[in-house]
Amino acid sequence: MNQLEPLIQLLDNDGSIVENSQYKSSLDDATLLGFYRDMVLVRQLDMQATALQRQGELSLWAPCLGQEAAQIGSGRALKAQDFAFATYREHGIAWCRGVDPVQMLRFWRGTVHQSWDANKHRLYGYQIIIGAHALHATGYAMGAQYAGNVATGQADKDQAVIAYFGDGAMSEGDINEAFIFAAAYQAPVVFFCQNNQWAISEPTKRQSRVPLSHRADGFGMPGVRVDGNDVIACHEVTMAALERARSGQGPTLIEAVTYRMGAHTTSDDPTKYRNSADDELWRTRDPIERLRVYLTGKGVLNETISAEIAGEATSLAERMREGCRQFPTPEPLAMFDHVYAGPDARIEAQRAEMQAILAQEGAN
Ligand SMILES: Cc1ncc(C[n+]2csc(CCOP(=O)(O)OP(=O)(O)O)c2C)c(N)n1
Repeated sequence: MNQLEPLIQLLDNDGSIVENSQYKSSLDDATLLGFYRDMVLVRQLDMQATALQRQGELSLWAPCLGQEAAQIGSGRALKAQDFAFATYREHGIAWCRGVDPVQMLRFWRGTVHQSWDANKHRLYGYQIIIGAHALHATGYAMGAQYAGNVATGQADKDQAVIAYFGDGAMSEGDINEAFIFAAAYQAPVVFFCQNNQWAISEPTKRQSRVPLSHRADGFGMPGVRVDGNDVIACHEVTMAALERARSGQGPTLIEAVTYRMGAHTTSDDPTKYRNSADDELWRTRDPIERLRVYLTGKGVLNETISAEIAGEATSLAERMREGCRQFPTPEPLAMFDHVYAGPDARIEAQRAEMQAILAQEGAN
């Protein structure tokens, strides 16, 4: 299967606008410049976090390098009342939901169970369990439906839910069960799959004989295949799917075809399982570069604005380095808090055991 077979594209690799009969860009220059800034800053936060892990300040980091267009394009399509569920790689979505990058680091430094207040940001915390949150998203969407927050026709009331996951997740039972429930109940949920070509060392082409978006048909929902490195197309396709959900027309599966330019996580070495020719090819499809070329050609982006954004990126990196080192080290017994909603005998036994070890160490 050719991973690049037809997909929706509105801005090509060279930074030129592509005509499409179904989707048109609704974005003005100022908004597009905002998306460019978002992508540059998200790349900076991602590279800074990777560097902090290398310096021993974080336990782990899962880079989103190369996936900025898929995340910013779709993330900026969400309305305040929508709710998002995402994985460990969606730092761009956290950015769009107003999470401070310094706060994002807390989870990866191991000082808290989750980095931010899910209700405040309307984004559930980083999900590590592949696919589990597609069920949570579907359940949440069904709740919104039962609460009467769908298809009321009120622009600031109708709600949609979005679930982000990878191509590997598409092979999980949870995802497929979520699709069945969402389609059966016409739940207002958008499933946004970033097909970054790899599930750690497993290539997408080994997991699916058809483009992932084609699977939607069998569940009874539309499937859309979009160029995941084209921020404009990702935005338009997601806007349409979210609006469909909010107006009571049910779920959509979006497959955003992109590439994980970095490692799976900072514990991974992709040179062991993929060849550099692919890396080189996808470098020519860089999502930020094509928007830079387009906006520069239009005179919207110039040296002064580029320098301002670069300055913002430098301050962000500094703030992340300082903020990261200032998180208070948690008290060791705190790891047993919040494991379950209420007390659990096994957890309490482990807490007591740890307490005894700490007391022993103190005595020594
Ligand atoms: C239920 C479950 N099974 C296995 C894992 C181990 N695991 C972590 S990431 C990963 C691959 C996920 O690939 P994909 O869904 O394509 O997302 P990506 O990491 O590429 O963004 C696996 C198998 C897990 N976290 N959860």
